[in-house]
Amino acid sequence: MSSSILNELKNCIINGDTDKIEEIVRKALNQGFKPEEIINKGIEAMNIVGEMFEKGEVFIPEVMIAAEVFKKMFETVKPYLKTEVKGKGRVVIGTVEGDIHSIGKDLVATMLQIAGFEVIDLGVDVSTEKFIEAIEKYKPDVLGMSALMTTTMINQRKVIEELKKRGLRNKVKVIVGGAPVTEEWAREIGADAYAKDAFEAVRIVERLIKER
Ligand code: B1M
Repeated sequence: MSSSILNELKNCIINGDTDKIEEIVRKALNQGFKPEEIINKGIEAMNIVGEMFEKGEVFIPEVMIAAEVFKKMFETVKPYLKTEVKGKGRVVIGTVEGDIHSIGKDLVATMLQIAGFEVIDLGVDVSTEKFIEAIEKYKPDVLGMSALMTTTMINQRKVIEELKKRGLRNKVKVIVGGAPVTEEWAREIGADAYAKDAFEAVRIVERLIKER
């Protein structure tokens, strides 16, 4: 199977070509590529955009357009992901305070929904207080926190500390993720788990719920 269409998809995101993305996604699906392969190619494209941004080859407006094209790609491919039986458990998720990166968190939230979890998405730039209020209100099985910057991942620790202070820590499992987050960081801050991507996040949340 030729992967030239996937390369076209990657370039479409990197170049911020909003008009072409839907057609390219449909072509890729027609050629037999799985939705997961298409999403992974999109993630690869966003990582390249990140590297280009770091090198000063692109700037914030270009990154924002690439992010929009990625979102359009994901919306187009979403209906083709296989939905599983609902009622597996409840997850509260959000990107931590000071951080407005939404793409990875949205991916994780959607993949969890598709896998049959009820997901309460608090959005981005979520304060510690807002996370705590949501835990008290929704009593989820799992709390998921995303952080995309080295300067904001510290807020994952803040939320866990606050959960402990309020006697809520043993009532909810905590999973953390995001580009600068590692397994080691998760252990250090007392999270129950770390996932490197949305697909792994689903498998780990399933395991965490079984462990409860
Ligand atoms: Co920003 N940004 N950004 N940005 N941005 C990064 C993160 C950066 C690494 C770029 C760089 O310099 N190379 C850098 C952070 C450096 C650091 O760590 N300190 C950075 C910066 C500096 C900034 C600003 C400060 C720039 C500025 O204004 N000068 C600013 C920050 C604003 C703020 O948050 N307060 C900013 C803004 C933006 C945009 C708005 C332009 C845009 C975001 C648009 C949006 O999200 N709606 C943006 C983007 C797009 C990026 C990069 C290029 C791509 C991020 C992305 O969407 N990746 C990013 C570079 C990079 O990460 N390589 C960068 C694709 C996405 C699918 O991957 O989110 O990693 P990711 O999610 C993955 C996994 O991490 C995992 O699953 C997903 C894959 O399946 N995962 C989880 C994520 N959350 C998880 C949670 C889990 C489990 C797994 O459990 C709960």
